[in-house]
Amino acid sequence: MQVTTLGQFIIERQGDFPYAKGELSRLLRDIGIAAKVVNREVNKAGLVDILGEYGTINIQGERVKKLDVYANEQFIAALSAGGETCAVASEENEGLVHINSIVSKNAKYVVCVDPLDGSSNIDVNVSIGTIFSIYRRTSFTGKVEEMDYLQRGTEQIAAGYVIYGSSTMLVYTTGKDVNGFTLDPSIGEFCLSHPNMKCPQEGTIYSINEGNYVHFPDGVKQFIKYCQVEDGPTSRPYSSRYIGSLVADFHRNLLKGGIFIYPSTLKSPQGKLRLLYECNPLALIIERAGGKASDGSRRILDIQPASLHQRTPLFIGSTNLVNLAEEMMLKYSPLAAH
Ligand code: P6P
Repeated sequence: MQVTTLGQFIIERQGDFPYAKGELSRLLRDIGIAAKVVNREVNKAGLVDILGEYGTINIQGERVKKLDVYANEQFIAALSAGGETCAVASEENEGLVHINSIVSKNAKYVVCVDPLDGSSNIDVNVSIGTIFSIYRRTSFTGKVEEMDYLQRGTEQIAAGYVIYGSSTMLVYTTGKDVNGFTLDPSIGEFCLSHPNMKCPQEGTIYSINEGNYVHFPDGVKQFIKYCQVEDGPTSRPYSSRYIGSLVADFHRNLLKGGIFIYPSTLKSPQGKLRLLYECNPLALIIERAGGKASDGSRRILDIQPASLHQRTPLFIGSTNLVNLAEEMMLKYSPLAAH
């Protein structure tokens, strides 16, 4: 069977972009390279006895870094070397990371990245992920400013994620369709394994941390009760699945259908998840795959960001389930729904 690598696919699809001169193709290539480097270290995470705990000096005499710090450094290094982006906004950094090389200064793209989301799960061998998002910079001269990043999610040129799980996959969209690539370690290449991914309109999985139930908006409580009712014609009760790693929960629902909800809670009144680094990229992907993403009432991609690290509630997955959850938010939590 003919194998299409990520590199071949990116070049083949370059034609999707009018006036494309290859910058975006090279930028996506750079992200793929960083993902392979991070994957190598993530797969060794279980060997801390050999490699050493964070903060110690390993047998090579190097200081062992936390994997999310390591991942952040790898993505920034790959994007800097590639020269196709002039700055990176990382979930790991308070401010923008300016890339000041001669080539990058005139680059036309800016990148948002959550280098290793769910990293608290590494020690228990649960799948974790990288989430990325690419925008065209809006300023034309001088240093990139925060304003270059405070764009609605609809302005994303591309968005994707890497899931480091039983296999390592890179899933991305450049606005048309969603394609998934599985890393073949024997050749060190991401190979097209899931062309034109679609999220089932109907889903029978709901994914939410019910430990926060007491503080959920009433609309969310009503939706959970709906999922738990015995009803044959609508295949209820639905299955509750919560991994606690956003990329893993999202990826399962993208493939099988379902809804993931991280609503406002007492501890996170604006929701826990970040608009720029997590919600916007996943919202672009789910919409291009036929699903839906909102904050319980507003489309995620339409939210005008006010700050880099802004948080938002997130309802994302199969369109019918997100619509139903929004209806319940409107009916039972009208204030929270606006
Ligand atoms: P909670 C991981 O820490 C993370 O950022 C996401 O990957 C995940 O969906 C969420 O937090 C889990 O949060 O409050 O349920 O532990």
